[in-house]
Parts: sequence; C-alpha cells; structure tokens
Amino acid sequence: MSKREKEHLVRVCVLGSTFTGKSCLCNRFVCNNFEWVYEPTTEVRPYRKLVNITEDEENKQYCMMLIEDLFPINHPYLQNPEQSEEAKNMSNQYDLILENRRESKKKSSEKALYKEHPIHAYVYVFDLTEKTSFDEVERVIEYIHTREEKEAGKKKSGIAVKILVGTKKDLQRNAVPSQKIEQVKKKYNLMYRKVSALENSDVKDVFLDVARIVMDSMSSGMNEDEDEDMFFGTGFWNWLGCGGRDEKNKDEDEDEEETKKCRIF
Ligand SMILES: Nc1nc2c(ncn2[C@@H]2O[C@H](COP(=O)(O)OP(=O)(O)OP(=O)(O)O)[C@@H](O)[C@H]2O)c(=O)[nH]1
Ligand SMILES: [Mg+2]
Repeated sequence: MSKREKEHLVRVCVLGSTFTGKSCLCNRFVCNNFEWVYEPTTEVRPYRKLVNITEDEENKQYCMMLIEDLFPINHPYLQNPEQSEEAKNMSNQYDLILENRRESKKKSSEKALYKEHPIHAYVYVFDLTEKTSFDEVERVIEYIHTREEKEAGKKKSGIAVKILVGTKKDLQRNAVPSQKIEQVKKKYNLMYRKVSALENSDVKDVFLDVARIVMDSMSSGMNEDEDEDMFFGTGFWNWLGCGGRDEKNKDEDEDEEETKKCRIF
C-alpha cells in the first residue's frame, strides 16, 4: 500500500475581540474540549496540531498547524501601550502579527518556533450575537487588507489566506445582519463559516479550509525534494511574488518604522 505522507508547517493567527470565543474555538479544534468558565487571554497562546488535510485514508497529506490564540484586538493595553512594559510588549507583538513580520532573532528572548515563520493564514473571529465584535474585527480586516495591497509590489511579504468566522451559532441569535457579512466577505474576498465550539459544529472545517489552501499554494510553488527551510524561505513566498528569509531580515528595520506610522488603535 503506498501512502504519501508529508509534514509541513502552517502558521495561523486567530484574531477577534474579547469574549468572541477564540480560545474555545482553538481548544475545541486542538484538544476537543469546551470551557464554560471564561478565562481572558492576555498573551499569545501557541498550539500545535498535526492534521491530515485529505479525507482519503490511502493518500494522507499532513501538515503541522501552528495556531496562535491571541489576546483580544480590543485589549485596553493596545489602546494605551505606553502605560507599562507589559502593555508595550503586547502592543509590539500585535504589530508584528498585523504586519506579518517575524520577530528578529536578535531581539527574541525565547526560541519560539511560531515567531520564526510568516503567518500563512488569519482567522477573523466575531460573535454572531454581538454586533460590536463584527465592527471591531472589520477594522482589523481592513487594516491587513490595506497593508497587503500596499506591499503587493514591494516583494516583502505574502498574501495570507483569510477566513471570517462567526461564533456561538448554537445561541441562534443573529445580531449581525447577513447583508453586512456578505458585503465584507465580498469586499475582502474572505471564506466564511458559522461555528459552535460548544456543539463542535464546523470548527474542524475552519482550520482544514485554511490548511488546504495554504498547502495547495505551497505545493504549486515547490520542488518535492526541497527541505523545509527552502520551502518556507523561498518556495511559498516566491510563488506569491515575495522575497525569502534573508531578504525579509534586511527589511526589518525599515518595516519597524512603517509599523510605527500605521498602527490601528
Ligand atoms: N454558547 C456558546 N458559548 C461559547 C461558545 N464559544 C465560547 N463560548 C463562551 O464565550 C465565552 C468567551 O469564550 P473565550 O473563548 O474565552 O473567548 P475569547 O475570544 O478567547 O476571549 P478573550 O480571551 O478575552 O479574547 C466563554 O464563557 C465561553 O464559554 C459557543 O460556541 N457557544
Ligand atoms: Mg481567549
């Protein structure tokens, strides 16, 4: 029996306002758990999960998903980063994520795998029962979209895959008009799913949708014998018309200046 089993890395960031269910979404997918008790996230919580992206048992294709469950996009520290060292750190991390820049190895105190790879996909989360959560995530969507458009010709970073996710569908209260959702989906060319982490409905599909698209993009841009470093350093990003690792490092200081200019909150 011939099985084609590959392992590649797909980095995904989960973004959304507080209480929208980001942590529950990640927990359901990675650990098949659901927590009723709310515990605010105040850092970037990285998860890893080895995922088979095919339905076909005879022809498995694996990727290692690195999923980052983030502090909320409306965290008070992000509105006032000057108030403490902790606030500054959070704000810097947020900038790196929105700008899709890797943390400089010189500056990084810990050796975290997730910080050394570009973000391949953003999961934009809002709570179907809470209109403000949609308005807040829309601002982030707009920001990342504008940045990617601005950088398209500069060969600096790639276009990440994006999915919009409406949570808590089990509550059956739609506070966000469906025309509004449709409009945002179309405008920014987003995939969309409604999920319930509580009922474990459509959660897996969110992550499989993005993993499949990222893996497809990667395989069309790479030689089978290339090693993983080549794969991430040049294959995927060159296929998207972007520079490799060294090129990105050279641009880091310049990027930092740009980031300071275009913060969103
Ligand atoms: N009914 C229902 N409640 C949910 C669902 N997902 C999450 N919740 C509840 O919503 C609350 C917030 O969930 P979290 O996952 O902690 O939210 P978060 O977006 O990570 O919040 P922050 O860490 O503050 O950004 C918790 O009380 C969960 O039990 C769901 O699918 N259905
Ligand atoms: Mg959380």
